[in-house]
Amino acid sequence: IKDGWFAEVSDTMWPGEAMSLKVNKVLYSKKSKYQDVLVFESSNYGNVLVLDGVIQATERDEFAYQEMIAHLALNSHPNPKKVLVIGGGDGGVLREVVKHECVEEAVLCDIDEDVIAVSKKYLPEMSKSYSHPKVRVHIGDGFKFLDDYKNCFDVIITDSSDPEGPAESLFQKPYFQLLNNALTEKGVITTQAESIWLHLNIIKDLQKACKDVFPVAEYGYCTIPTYPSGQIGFMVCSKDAKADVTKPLRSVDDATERKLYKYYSSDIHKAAFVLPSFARDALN
Ligand code: AAT
Repeated sequence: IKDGWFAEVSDTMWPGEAMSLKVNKVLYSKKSKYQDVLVFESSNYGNVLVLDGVIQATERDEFAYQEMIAHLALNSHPNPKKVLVIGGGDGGVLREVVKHECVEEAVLCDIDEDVIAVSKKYLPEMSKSYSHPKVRVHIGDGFKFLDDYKNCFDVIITDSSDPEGPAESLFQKPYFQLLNNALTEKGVITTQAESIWLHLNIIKDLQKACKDVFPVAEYGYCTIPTYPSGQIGFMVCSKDAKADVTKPLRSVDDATERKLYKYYSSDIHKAAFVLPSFARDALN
């Protein structure tokens, strides 16, 4: 933070650019066991969570990412009952998961208990579902956690930080093998899959790792002003070779849809997988 502005600088992930937000005041700033944790109140985007200098969520636009990473997977599964979230310590994805009445249990595994604690304190709208009766929390590395579960979860959502730092292993093939084993027969996953403007090579490698393991692996995306380049995607994979994750398998009536979601809709679900030509050609 310099002269009252936070700048998101990364010379490796997005060289030569830096999204900036004006800071009203710093609410929390401390190194956890795994990363630098910063929360500040911004002038126009509400409270902002930053890990190792990278914006994870702002109160103003988080719903775009959290709804899409959750519902693209959940609505591509015929009847999700047990759901696992890896990462997602702010709780926003959990909030979306428990909107589905068919879900009986939602488990979250984040590596960093400090992220959960500051989210409960400073990001109440994101963290409100930690008290939901269907939710269970485990603190630990997602990779290690998955090793203990076979044929257990219907949907697994990996809401992870970028591949530099504690989330590095969550972008590689052995991780997708573990996910595959932890899923039930028609299981579906989504995972944070970066930006077509900045990371086409990461996305290509990720899709290859996913396709080595899953018969279906599609990249969909949303727009979001406070992630690098204003766009972020998700790899959505299914164990069911006949599944078409680019179209929702389940949906609700229009009025309910409007009440439940601010970004997601059945139409957006389908549109999310239609890529700009340069990205479509690079990925297929
Ligand atoms: N919904 C917020 C967006 C995130 S959260 C990323 C979370 O992943 C953090 O809470 C972090 O503590 C957790 N995490 C990182 N590594 C691991 C791991 N190995 N196991 C479990 N949890 C982990 C993502 C923002 C994307 C930013 C795009 N530039």
